[in-house]
Amino acid sequence: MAKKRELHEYSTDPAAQEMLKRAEELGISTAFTRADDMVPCNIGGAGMCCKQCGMGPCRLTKDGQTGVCGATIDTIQARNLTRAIAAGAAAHSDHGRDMAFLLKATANGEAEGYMIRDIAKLRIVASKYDIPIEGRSPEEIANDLADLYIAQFGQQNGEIAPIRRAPKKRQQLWRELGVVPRGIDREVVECLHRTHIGDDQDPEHILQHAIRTGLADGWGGSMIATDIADILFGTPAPVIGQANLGVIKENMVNVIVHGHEPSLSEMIVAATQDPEIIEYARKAGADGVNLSGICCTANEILMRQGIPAAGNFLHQELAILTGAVEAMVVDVQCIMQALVDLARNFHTQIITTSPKVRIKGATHIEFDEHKALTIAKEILKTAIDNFKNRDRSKVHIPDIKEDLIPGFSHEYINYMLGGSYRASFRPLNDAIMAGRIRGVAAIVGCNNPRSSQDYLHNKVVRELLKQDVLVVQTGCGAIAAAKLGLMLGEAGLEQVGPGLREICETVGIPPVLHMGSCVDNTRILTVLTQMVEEGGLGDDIDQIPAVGLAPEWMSEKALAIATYCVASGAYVIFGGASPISGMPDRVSDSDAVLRYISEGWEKLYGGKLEFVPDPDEMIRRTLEHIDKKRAALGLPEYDPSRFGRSGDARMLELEALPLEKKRQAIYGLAAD
Ligand code: SF4
Ligand code: MSK
Repeated sequence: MAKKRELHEYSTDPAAQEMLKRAEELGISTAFTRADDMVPCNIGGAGMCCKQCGMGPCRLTKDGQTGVCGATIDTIQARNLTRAIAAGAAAHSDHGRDMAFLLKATANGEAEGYMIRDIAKLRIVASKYDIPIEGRSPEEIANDLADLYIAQFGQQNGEIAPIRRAPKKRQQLWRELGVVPRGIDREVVECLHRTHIGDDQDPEHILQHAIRTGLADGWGGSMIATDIADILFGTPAPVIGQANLGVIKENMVNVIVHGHEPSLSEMIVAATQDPEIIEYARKAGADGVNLSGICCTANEILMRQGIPAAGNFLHQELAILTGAVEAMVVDVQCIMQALVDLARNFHTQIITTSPKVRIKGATHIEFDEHKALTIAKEILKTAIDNFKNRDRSKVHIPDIKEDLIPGFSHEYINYMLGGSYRASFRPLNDAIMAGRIRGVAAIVGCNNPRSSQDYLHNKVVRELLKQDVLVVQTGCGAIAAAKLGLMLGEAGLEQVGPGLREICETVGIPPVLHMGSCVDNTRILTVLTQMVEEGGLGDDIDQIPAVGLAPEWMSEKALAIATYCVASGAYVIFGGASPISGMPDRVSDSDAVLRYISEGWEKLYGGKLEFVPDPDEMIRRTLEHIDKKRAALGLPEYDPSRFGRSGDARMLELEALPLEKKRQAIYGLAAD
């Protein structure tokens, strides 16, 4: 058994520390303590175990050793990684498929409570696929778009349609390398086929298909999910929100939605405002229903409706430990089975809702888009009925929360930089070209109880901000920064480099932009594409001074995201452990696949994937890459001393001057 860690080694978040102390007092285990008890297998963890058939499992721990079938360590690692990427791509894409069916049902008037909220986005997206829009109703357009999107999953040949939204040069590269996805499901199925015993046994060839599958996710399933969520629920724009466990309210019925799909959670948001539900809650002795979110469902309703986020992935158990949660309503992905056992210590009901997800011991109320509002009300009434079972003596809610401004969709970033009449990425490109912004970092992904919660995320964010790197975030990483107060206009600016600070003050944005949930990483692909199209930063994504980081990754979806980002030209750095690290001290050739996804993929795609456990090294490599890309574009070397004399700093400086000096400074007039 590994050593039990101290509270600060579990989490850097004071609210989490408070709840972990509470869990210890109550003798309740959490993912944090279970991670102490569960020492990871060093052979499986290094990607050196194969259990693809009944002749194994085969563990390759000696030089030159092969599996019973003769599979080498490279083949086994490539297969393991590719299977994980396929699972991640399947999860995102199946989410996208459900959204496409929801769009279809809404267009046909068969989805109770749903409507097309963002007609402008519907028209823009439809036009990208040459779907006629003029003189047609939103429902007619949505019907055609839904059909087109549904067809992407089962398409057998040709190219999936959203690929044409990538920069032209990138599309050409993918065609030359034979990695354009033919159909989303086809690529996932082929991953499983190729990695079955006795199939594809050339590691590079296996990994080529991993790229194709990743692209089917990023420029396919995930992009479809984001588009439709915006069309149905509205494209995000800044709203004020709050994050951390302090959003749970003692005097109210607390319902937490957790998972990923916004389809049900949006209906629950609507149902909480229904007078019938408010009255029902009052009759139960509560002041109302207080809704909050965990994980990416939190991000979805936070960035559209300002509904507070109770926390990120590792907060799911901690929220129940407050003893004040009547129901945790879950759909798909990142839901710990441990929730059910944990909830037995309190009155909390775990309610599963997806036809795909059941957990033994949980209450199942199945979601059906045809009567979603009715189901949402039924769920809320179940929670309200449970309010009377709350044991007040067990309630412990940390008084810790932060404000934030989420909602920076790529549409809003475009608008905020240029205004209504000249919406454009030009100012962002210009700021990078001038060196005010050194580069861009997308810091995304999960929490992992193997490292101190939020530590790696926030350390990397803070250091890069000091270096004038604009940070965009999604997923649980976004909630980590929000809990720290970095997503508020003024709050984080004293920690930001001089050039970036000028931009934030001038445009009026926080230094860290919340761009959504994990499927919304496609928004980042769109931003990068638009930066390319704007001009001045090369003609493909791999030339932009940008890096993607997932400092605390844990899910297979994160690996799928990394793969499509690499295939799109990005340098991607993962913290924590590599699932294919090999054991070079014991097996000398066990890092060939690791080298291939870095150097090999970089030669082909201009992007690479590396696993870097040390945060200082992550930061060093990020800045080195950004500066290398700046130099290749012929941009001036990054020099912070040139900036910091405009924006608020300059205003304050001027403010302090006597009147005549002020006139002189502003208008260049000689003093009278
Ligand atoms: Fe062993 Fe080969 Fe079977 Fe894998 S596929 S378990 S290496 S025999
Ligand atoms: S929820 S995939 S822990 S980001 Fe999207 Fe968070 Fe990672 Fe789940």
